[in-house]
Amino acid sequence: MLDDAMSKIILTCAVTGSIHTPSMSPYLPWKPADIAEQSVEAARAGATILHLHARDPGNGRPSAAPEHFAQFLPRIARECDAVINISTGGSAIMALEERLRPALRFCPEMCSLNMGSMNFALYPMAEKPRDWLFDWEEPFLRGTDDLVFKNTPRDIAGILTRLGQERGARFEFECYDVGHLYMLRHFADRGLARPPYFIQFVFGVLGGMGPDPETLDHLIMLADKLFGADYLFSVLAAGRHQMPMAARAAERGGHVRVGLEDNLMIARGQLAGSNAEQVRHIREIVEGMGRDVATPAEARAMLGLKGADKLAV
Ligand code: KMH
Ligand code: ZN
Repeated sequence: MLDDAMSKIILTCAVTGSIHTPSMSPYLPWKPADIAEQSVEAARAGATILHLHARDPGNGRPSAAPEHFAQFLPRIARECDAVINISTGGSAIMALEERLRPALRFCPEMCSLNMGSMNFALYPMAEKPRDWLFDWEEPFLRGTDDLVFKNTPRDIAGILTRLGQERGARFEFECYDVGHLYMLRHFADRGLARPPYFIQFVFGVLGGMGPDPETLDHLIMLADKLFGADYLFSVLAAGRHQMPMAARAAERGGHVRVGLEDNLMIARGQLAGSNAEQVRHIREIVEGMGRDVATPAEARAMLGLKGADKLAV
């Protein structure tokens, strides 16, 4: 791990994602104005990086259309200084080329990069009885019992080349499994991925690692072996393990990710009223441990980012 690991903590907020659907929470932002407003509010509350997906403004369905990003990105870039990270994962139901369109168009400082193909099973969420607001929601969730989230070595190499080498993006390497760390090492050896590697350990997606603290300890040991001082790690855990696993990451010298993309709640049985509420909560926890949240400028230096002015909005 990087030597100054116990200093500033990079706080990512993933604002809307493509897992949850509008019927699950009235606070999940899916209209462009709400995505913009909650993003800016999260940045003001301390989020260093905003991890962004788009939604169809008519019905909240996950979208990778650049026109949909264009409805909120300029406002976010104008009203806050947070690092903008555009997802290349989009939604697991989308083809790769569709997933890449917004990052290719807007050239953000950071992009997510999913380090392997996997199951991405959301169908248990369809079991809870609810009044569906839109007719796409239930079939979308149920259909994930026969869905592969495709991220082959060719896909990964293409993203590293087109967004990294050609457009200067740096990556949030999303690792859902131990094997994904070895895949990252492979691309480092090929010279396509460059240090410092910002590794996002992803827990709690059905198809990837479960939210076990011992697994995190094991991953840190492994990452130390594979990457030495050339990496930083962050943790996201889907669902109710979000805050405890993030706290564990902070304790171990890592960085944290929160946001309604990964978890809709703020406490047991209580929906989070906004992304900012989760940001404030984790901020209090990590500051209580003596870690200060990094400013966007500090994160830019730590991660070697190209600068906010390079965003093409
Ligand atoms: N919601 C995370 C579990 C991406 O955007 O590339 C996965 C994610 C993928 O953030
Ligand atoms: Zn995402």
